[in-house]
Amino acid sequence: MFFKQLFDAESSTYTYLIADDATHEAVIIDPVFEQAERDLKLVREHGLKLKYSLETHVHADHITGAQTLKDATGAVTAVSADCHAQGYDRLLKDGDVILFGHEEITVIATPGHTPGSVSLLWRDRVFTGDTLLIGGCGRTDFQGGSAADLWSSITEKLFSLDDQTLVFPGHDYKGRRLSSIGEEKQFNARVAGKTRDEFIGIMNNLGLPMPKRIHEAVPANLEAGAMQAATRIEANPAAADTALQSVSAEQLFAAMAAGAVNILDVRTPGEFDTVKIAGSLNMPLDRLDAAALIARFGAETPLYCICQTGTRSQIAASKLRVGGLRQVIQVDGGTNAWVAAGYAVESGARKVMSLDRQMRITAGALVVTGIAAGALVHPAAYWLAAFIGAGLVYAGLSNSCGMTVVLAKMPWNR
Ligand SMILES: N[C@@H](CCC(=O)N[C@@H](CS)C(=O)NCC(=O)O)C(=O)O
Ligand SMILES: [Fe+2]
Repeated sequence: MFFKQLFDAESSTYTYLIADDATHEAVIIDPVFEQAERDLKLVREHGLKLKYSLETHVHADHITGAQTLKDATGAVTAVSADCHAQGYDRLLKDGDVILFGHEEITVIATPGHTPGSVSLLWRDRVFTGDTLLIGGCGRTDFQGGSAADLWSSITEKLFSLDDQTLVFPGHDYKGRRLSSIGEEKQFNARVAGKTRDEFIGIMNNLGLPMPKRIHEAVPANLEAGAMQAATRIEANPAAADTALQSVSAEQLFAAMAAGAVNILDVRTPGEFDTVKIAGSLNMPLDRLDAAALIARFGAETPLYCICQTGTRSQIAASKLRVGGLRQVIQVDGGTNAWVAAGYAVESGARKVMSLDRQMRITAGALVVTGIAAGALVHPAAYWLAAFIGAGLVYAGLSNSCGMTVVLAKMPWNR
């Protein structure tokens, strides 16, 4: 499970980065503009594809990094429709489900701190924004807040979640990181043992000073932090694409139409000779040499990394980034997607079956052999079939395949 709780000390804001282990598709919750480089570095280092940047509400105390992250990664930005904000790609409603890889987040409308506040439920944890804080809750004295609504959101919606559900808040001002629904029911100073009227009385008499940045933050967040994102790119144009992780075949085609691009094909020489994109360079995954690529193209030049389906190129891209290439972009779906989109390829005289098909045939043949030998020769041979089956499961889960590595070294693939 990929889960990171990140902290911005200036505003005491928690940002959460979560990802699906199998596909590396990721979601960020409540990013802070000033922390965008930190967040993008994590996305890059872990080879994540940032699919969504979600807001729990329009914040009053910091500016969101949503647009900045979108510019760098193509993430879809989202906020509740009830925030009446402009400039986000998706407007969330109660019950909406956000899909990333095999994971899902459910949107729970929890108005009160602001009318558009939502909590986001993922697996055994809920990201409560400023609706439910550890031992407290968000204030309700600005941005259309309502203590009565907040009471219902906390006691009827959040407290109906399982007591074991972990609570990850939008802020904590005392260094606490998480709590649980059960703990908050028991100990939350504003809610536990209180009546609705007592709660409303407390909330209407907090007497807190306004957040320092409210007049700057609210208008900026109503536009997803777009002005700040544009200013950042004006100041440093290279910031626009240093973090771009992956493109579709269509986007690669558009980039090629716009000017020369460097394409690195990490399939085996056999696969490469069979079919390739004109002008691409072949360097198989097991013979990657980042230093040679830097010497040839430079560390800052964008390099598009492609394989047959997008798995090997993803591994290659993260190895090359670690090796010092700053702008490695992998092509989703690989040459399969390129061919399916109808773009031109060069085919050589040599015809080698794709590594993926070779792997399926080899695995299938070994399973059949194991079962046949188990029935006819010795039952111990059944273990061969079991071993191959387990290996395939592991290969699927870990997105790496030992058999493919061995096959790639076979003479016909060279
Ligand atoms: N000192 C902080 C105040 C932040 C603040 O008021 N935070 C809001 C959330 S946006 C809140 O509800 N705080 C709850 C509390 O302080 O109890 C600032 O100036 O930014
Ligand atoms: Fe807030």
